[in-house]
Parts: sequence; structure tokens; C-alpha cells
Amino acid sequence: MKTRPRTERPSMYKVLLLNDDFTPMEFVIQVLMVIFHKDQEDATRIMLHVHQNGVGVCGVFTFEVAETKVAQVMDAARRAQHPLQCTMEKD
Ligand code: TYC
Repeated sequence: MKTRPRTERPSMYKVLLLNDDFTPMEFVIQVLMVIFHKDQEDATRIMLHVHQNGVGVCGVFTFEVAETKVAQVMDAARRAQHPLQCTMEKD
């Protein structure tokens, strides 16, 4: 019996930043530039979106990459003692 070759696409996950009242805008911009490789303009746009809407998408990744990004953001926030929260959800 012949089987049709199929390329499985992995499930993708959105990484979300959540707004809070304390994390400095500049810290969020740095996180977006260093961890998500956004340029200054894009990072500022995403940060302001989160600030105004409560939540925003930083990027869409495979499960393991998304998990790593969330861990990197949470680690940077903890080290800097900011309450910034980052989560992921299936796209
Ligand atoms: N709301 C924060 C402030 O006014 C800025 C901020 C933006 C915090 C995005 C978190 O994910 C965030 N300093």
C-alpha cells in the first residue's frame, strides 16, 4: 500500500505580555528588543498596545521556543524585581 507523504506542521503558540502598573515602559521595550528581536519602533508599538489594551502578542513560536521565551521574560522580570507577566496560549 502506498502512503502519501505528509509534512506535519507543529502547533504554534502565541507568547503574550500582560500589562501592570509598575513595570517601566523602557524595561518592556528592552525585553521586546533583546528576547524577541524587535527593533525600537516595533518594540515601542507592542509595549504601548499592551499598556493600552492589557495584553499583546510578542510573537508566535513552536511550543519549546515559546516556553523558552516565557521563561526568559519571567527571569528578566524577577531579576529586575518588576511584576511583568508573560504567558503563552495555543494559536
Ligand atoms: N503600564 C506600565 C506603565 O505604565 C508599562 C507596561 C507596559 C507594563 C507593558 C507592562 O507588559 C507591560 N509603566
